[in-house]
Amino acid sequence: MSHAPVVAGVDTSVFTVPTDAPEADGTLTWDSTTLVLATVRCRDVTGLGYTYAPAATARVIEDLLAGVVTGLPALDVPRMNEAMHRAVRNAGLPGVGAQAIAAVDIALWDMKARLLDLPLVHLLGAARDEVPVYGSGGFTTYDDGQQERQLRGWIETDGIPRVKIKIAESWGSREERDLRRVAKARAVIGDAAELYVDANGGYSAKQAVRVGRVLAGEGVAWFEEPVSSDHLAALAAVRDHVTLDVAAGEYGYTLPYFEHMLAAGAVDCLQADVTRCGGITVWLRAAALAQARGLQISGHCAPHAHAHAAQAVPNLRHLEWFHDHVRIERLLFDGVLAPDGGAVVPGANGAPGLGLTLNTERAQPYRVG
Ligand code: SMN
Ligand code: MG
Repeated sequence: MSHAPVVAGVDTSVFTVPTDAPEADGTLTWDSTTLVLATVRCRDVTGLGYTYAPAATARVIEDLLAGVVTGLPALDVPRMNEAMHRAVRNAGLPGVGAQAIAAVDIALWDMKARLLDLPLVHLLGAARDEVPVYGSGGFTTYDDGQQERQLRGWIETDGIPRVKIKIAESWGSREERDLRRVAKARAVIGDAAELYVDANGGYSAKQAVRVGRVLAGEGVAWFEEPVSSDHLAALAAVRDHVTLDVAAGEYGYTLPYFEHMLAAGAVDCLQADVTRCGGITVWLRAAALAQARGLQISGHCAPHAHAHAAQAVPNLRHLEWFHDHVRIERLLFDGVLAPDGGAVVPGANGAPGLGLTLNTERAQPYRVG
């Protein structure tokens, strides 16, 4: 074992990128997005991982995680993931703790694949040829023209036959506008494309059932967080009363969270976010939990952090091609994927690891830490 390569160190940097227009969903408004980057070193190889999280996440990595993984065998990613989970016990795992672990875990997988000179998908082993994506944005702050331009970009320019818009504007108080925007979206994308909505927990249970029945008439296939995912019984009740698929899980920071959500019968499709749930290591286990119940998993946001892992699970539904994160990942990284025809094929160019490199020149103006 003594000749096994060990992790030499962990570094962080933080980038804040303003949105290209005012953005809101049903329950939150924002005007910038912060990406926390973790880099891990071993010999002459560097791996990178990231999470969309407050800048304080970098401090958690530096104070609680860097010392824990430094010196451990660089190929033993699950061992290091476990050590990081133990290290945040008193600080708290859900939230920033799990996001800090996620950034480092993703960087460790990237580094391992680079040490072995393999695209990460080949290290994990592919379960499919490609990763279907869906275009996601449709913010409640958009006017009809902005929504139409964005939808046409995905459908006509990129050839992505699935799109998601936000509803439940202002905590569900603009129901008529929600339904009008859904009808407009359907008119723009045509009957053949799949239409999804995300209420971000903005409706009450009865309201979600009423809205869900109208949405079914527009051929909406996916009703994300119709009610808060904190209330699993309400989510399950809505699921029982609508024909659309109910999806949730984006706030899953621990493996037991996903188990509880599935055990409650709360979702038709599990969502999990590799940058929140403790990294690729935990995301693959969440996929297995869903598979054990005959359900699919969908990757939430951060498309380039998910793509290789997503191709490695048999029960993948799709990966979210989220407007903000696509924009930020294209800005900060070289080696980004193209969703031509509605799917990405990570590793197709043979680049090792995640296939990403930070473009320091383009990233520098956005660096805040
Ligand atoms: C979402 C993701 C990221 C930021 C805000 C909202 C959303 C989604 O819930 O699923 O796209
Ligand atoms: Mg969502």
